[in-house]
Amino acid sequence: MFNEAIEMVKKSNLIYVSAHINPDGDAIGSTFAVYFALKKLGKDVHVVMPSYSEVFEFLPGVEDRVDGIKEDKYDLLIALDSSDHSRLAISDDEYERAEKVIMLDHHQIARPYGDFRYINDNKSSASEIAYLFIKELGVEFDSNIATLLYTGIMTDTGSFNYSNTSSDTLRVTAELVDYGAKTVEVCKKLNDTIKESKLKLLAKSIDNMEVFYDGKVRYTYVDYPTINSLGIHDEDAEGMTNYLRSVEGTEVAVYVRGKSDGSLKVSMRSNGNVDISKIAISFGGGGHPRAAGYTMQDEIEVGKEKLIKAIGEML
Ligand SMILES: [Mn+2]
Repeated sequence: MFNEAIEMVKKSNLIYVSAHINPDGDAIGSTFAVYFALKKLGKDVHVVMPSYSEVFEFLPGVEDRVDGIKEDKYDLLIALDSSDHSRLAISDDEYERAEKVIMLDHHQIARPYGDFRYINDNKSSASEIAYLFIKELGVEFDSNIATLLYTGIMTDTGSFNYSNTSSDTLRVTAELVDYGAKTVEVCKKLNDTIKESKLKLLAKSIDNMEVFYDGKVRYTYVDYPTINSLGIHDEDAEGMTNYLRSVEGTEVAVYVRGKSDGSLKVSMRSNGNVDISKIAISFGGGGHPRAAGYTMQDEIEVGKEKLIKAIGEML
């Protein structure tokens, strides 16, 4: 399946691995798993990734990330979980410095890039694809690699609850458990722990919630000064949509938050009847049918009105 990509890896020495901006559990898990696998093959490998939520700090290897690439030329870039090369956490200039590019992704709507592409939206996550890739590389799995891949699969499947959880996903997961994935620790850190500041953010977002179309759409907005006053960093301000979405009768949940750079980040979740990736794409973003987002270009009231109208047309 990955023959050509494996050849590229064999011919390369200096390799960068990266994923999409605002890295989530899958981006971090898949990237660092590949990082460990390539190191086992004796490659000179670096992970280029912006800072991420501190909840992921317990994961093995993540302290090795760098903000940007150092060399003028490098042999190979392996890009994971990024449907579009402009969403990658490296600049166009940095991208151009790669001799070859391998793209591994699971988004339904992807703009293929690179010399080797494997895009399969039947896979739960980039981590599930990375598992297959590492297998084909012939690298022996260890507890670090298993824990990272497990994290990516668990987070992208909503702890094996979403419809992207296939029997293959569960078989891969079972193997990762055999390889020593620290499932209890991952669950404890990512599912069972919430900071008090985050709980307060949840209270704000529920307080600010607005309901449209007879409860089919739930919307909330928390501005940057509020988030900042709670002592929450940009990358830790995510995660409010699932609470809104869980309210009975909800089709689409929207959470808009102000960021430190002045932009407005829109996160959406759907219960399945509305393909919100289409809406996100129409506003310049991307994602999956049930989880998608974009950066709002208008000021909040205008942007909100446009979005609510767009969702209404799809209900
Ligand atoms: Mn993913």
